[in-house]
Order: sequence, then C-alpha cells, then structure tokens
Amino acid sequence: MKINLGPLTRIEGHLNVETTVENNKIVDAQCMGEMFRGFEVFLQGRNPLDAQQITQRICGVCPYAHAIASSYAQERAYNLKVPPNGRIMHNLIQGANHLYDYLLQFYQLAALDFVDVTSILQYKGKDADLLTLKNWVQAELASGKAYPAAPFLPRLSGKYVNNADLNIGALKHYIESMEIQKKANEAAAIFGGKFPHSTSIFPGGCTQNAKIDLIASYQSLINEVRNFYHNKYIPDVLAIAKAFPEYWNIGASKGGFLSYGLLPLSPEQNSKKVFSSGVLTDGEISPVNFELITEDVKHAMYSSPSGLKVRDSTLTPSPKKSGAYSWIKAPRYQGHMVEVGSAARILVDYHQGNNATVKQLVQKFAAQAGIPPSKINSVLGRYLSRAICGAVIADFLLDESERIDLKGPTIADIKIPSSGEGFGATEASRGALLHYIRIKDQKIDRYECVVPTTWNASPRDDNDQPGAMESALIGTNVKDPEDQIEAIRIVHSFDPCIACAVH
Ligand code: NFE
Repeated sequence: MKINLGPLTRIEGHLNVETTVENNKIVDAQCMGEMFRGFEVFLQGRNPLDAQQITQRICGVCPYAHAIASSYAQERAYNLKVPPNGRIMHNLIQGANHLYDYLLQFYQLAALDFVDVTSILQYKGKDADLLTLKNWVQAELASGKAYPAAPFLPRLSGKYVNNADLNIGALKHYIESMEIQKKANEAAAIFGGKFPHSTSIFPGGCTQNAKIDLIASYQSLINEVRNFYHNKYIPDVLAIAKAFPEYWNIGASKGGFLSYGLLPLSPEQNSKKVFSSGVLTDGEISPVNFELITEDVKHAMYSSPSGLKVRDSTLTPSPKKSGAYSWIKAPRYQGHMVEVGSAARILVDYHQGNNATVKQLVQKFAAQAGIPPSKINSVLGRYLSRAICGAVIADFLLDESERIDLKGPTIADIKIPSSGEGFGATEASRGALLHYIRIKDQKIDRYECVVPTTWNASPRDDNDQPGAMESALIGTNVKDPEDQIEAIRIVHSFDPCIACAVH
C-alpha cells in the first residue's frame, strides 16, 4: 500500500514523502522536493561579490552558512590572504547561527513529535505564556476542524510523553527557547550586521570593526545561550531519549557520512577546525576530495546531463521528465550515498579523535543511554548530536571572541581577478555545504551549490540507490500505515530544508 505523508509540517519548504508499506513495514520510500528555484542560473553574469549576498537568500534559516561558503570560494578564486580577525568574525557569526538553529530545530520543529501538547489543558499555574498556550490549544481542539492549525497541532496518533509535569515543563522551555534564539541571533548580528541576511560577511573577512564593547555584548549573549544549552536543552534531549529508547534503533541511514569540518582555527583555507572534516565509509575515514562529488539527475526533473562533477554541473529544468520525482538532485561521493548533518559531523569527528570534548561527550551520553557510539546514526542520535555540537560551539565562541585583535584589520583588500575559480566548504547546521565559483571577465561564469538537504533528501541516483532519508525510512516498522508517526519522526530528525535543497 502506497501512502502519501503530506502535507509535511514543521519542516522548511515543500517536501513530500511517499512510503510503500507491506505488513506494517516501510518497504520503499520516495522523497520529493516540490519546487524549483534556479539560483545558480541567475547568478551567472553577475559581479562575483554579489554571490555571498544573493546566496544568503537561498534560505532564511541558514543564510550565514551560504555567505561563509561563498566567501571561502571567492577567497580561493581571488587568492586572498585573510586577516585573523576576519576569520574569527566569520566564526563568531556562523557559530551563533548554529546555536540558534539547533534550538529552533529541537523545540519548535521536533519536540512536539514526542511531547504531548494537550497536557497543557491540565495546567493550573499563572504563567502568562503557558496560559496563552492553554487557551489556544483549547480553542483549536474545540473548533472541530479536521486539521487544527500548526505549529502545535495536528498530532499523529502514537505514544507521547505521558507525564503531564514533564510535558508542561518541556512546553515552558519551548516558549523560553524562542527568547534564547533571539539572543543567539542578536549575538550574530553584532558582527553580521543583521539577521537573517548579513550585510557584513565578505570574502576576506567582515566589514564590522574590532571593538571591545561589541565583544563584551557578544560574550554576554552567548553566555546566556550556553547556559540554556547546559541547563535545559541537553537535559530535555536526554529526557526524550530516556522516554523513547526505541528511537536509538529507528531511522539509521544506510550509507556513509560526510562532514566538511566547521569553525577553522586559523585564517588559512587548509586550517584545522573545531570539528574535523572527513568522509566515513565502512568505518574508515578518508580526507574529503571535492573532485569525487558528482550530481545525478536520473530521477530529478532536469534534462541536463547526469553524474557531472560539481564544477561542470548544469541545470536544465524538465518538469515532465519520465521517471523523475523530485526537483532535488542526487549528489554522491565517489558514487556512495552519504548522510550529512549533525550526526555526520559528530561521527566524523569522533572517528578522527581530534576533539577531546566531542569524544568525551559522545562517550558520556552513550554510556548514560546504554548505547554504542555507532547509534548516533538514528533518530535520537541526530538530536543528541545537535546538543553536543551546541555545547562545544558555545564554549568555542566564548574563547574565540577573546582572540580578536583590537588593533588588527578585519577584512582583506579585495581585488577581483579577470578569471579564477574556487571551492568553499563549510558545515551549515544541516550539514555539508559546498559552493563553487568560476569567474570569467570579472563576472560569474558558473556557480554551483551542493547543499545539506540536497544530500539528505535526494531521490534515487543513477544506480537507483536511495538517498539518506529514503534509506532511513525503508525497513522501518509502522504501527499504523495510515498514520505513520515513526516516519514523521525520522523525517524531522533530518531537519530537511527544501528551500536549500533545491535552491
Ligand atoms: Ni535552509 Fe541549510 C542548513 C544549508 S539545509 S537550512 O543548515 O545550506 O540544506
């Protein structure tokens, strides 16, 4: 039996998922990106310095990652020598964005897959926010509508946390987390100019000045965010894990893992990073080589050639192409399907063993949950990975902000060459993000973005191998094929963003 899971809510953009269920098991799954955008097409012919501004408009959630990837690519193409302050400010802006995004993902987009929002009806206290929520849920439930409004409702039927106090506590954090997200965004805007789309990130650094009062304000905001991670976010993730231990065994993707590494420790392009880069296949780590990435379109709605390398990629939309079911391409690493994102970031770093804190946190939480670290590849593993990433990033940002040299420049002199090319790779919150720019006559000749959700929500490739999310769905047991809460929990754990995936 084929079931369409749409409309999918609490994700970004237009994603549809269709599963085929036999004997209460998903035996097939198709992820469908249902819109076309074309950023790479309309970037052609423009001034290259437009790129880090325009590509930020791919998304309102992870714009800084696009600006950073674009800046790295242009730094290569222009052969820029980035001053230390420039790279530090890039890190301060991008790191704060990760802190915002993990909070948004867990509390607003995913927690209500587990937390029972209807427990709020039992709330007897005086907290104004919780009373507003209570009235709202009451009215929605009383409305008799078949589909009460998002974001809190509708709910799929299944097991939820059944302790009213725990649910109400989590809902309180749901509301508080929005204030904390605001603080993370304010911190990013101190150096980034504004949120969501930064005006100050450029190849070679940042147009903001190095000033002591800016650093002090940044630190004070990040410190509050850090405290929320330690006192609320991490305990909430662990509480969900304790209540739903079966989700360590649900939603594993069935390929490798890719991370480009995050937060460089020095301005050079080949710098060591807080989170290491690497490709993890069959338990073996190898260095990332962009030349081994290809983009298949056999099942994507493009008539341009399939299997091209990133620098050769082209884009000819073909909405009626036979056998195609998605506007998302299928990137592959040396032909392998890989998962990207927080779990990939943690697994790749854990296997490299370069970051002692990551290693220690993974081991600590894995021991508490009674699971081996390999179970990071699961629904709960993706949530735990975001919590660990957030804790590590918050500490790093507080230290990194101390390294700003108040007398040093914050940006390199930019001179656009008549020709050149460059790759720029970073980790957006949702995973490995690559931009490629080629310049001819001081204009953009070709631009290509290979984006996290393009990897994770990809359709079948030229060899008919499923994408990471499809593979995670296939094999899952579902209690009620008509109401697949297990499948929705798997999809949400990837935090798909279709605006990014299609771009
Ligand atoms: Ni639109 Fe994005 C992130 C990027 S996901 S959210 O994180 O790049 O594909």
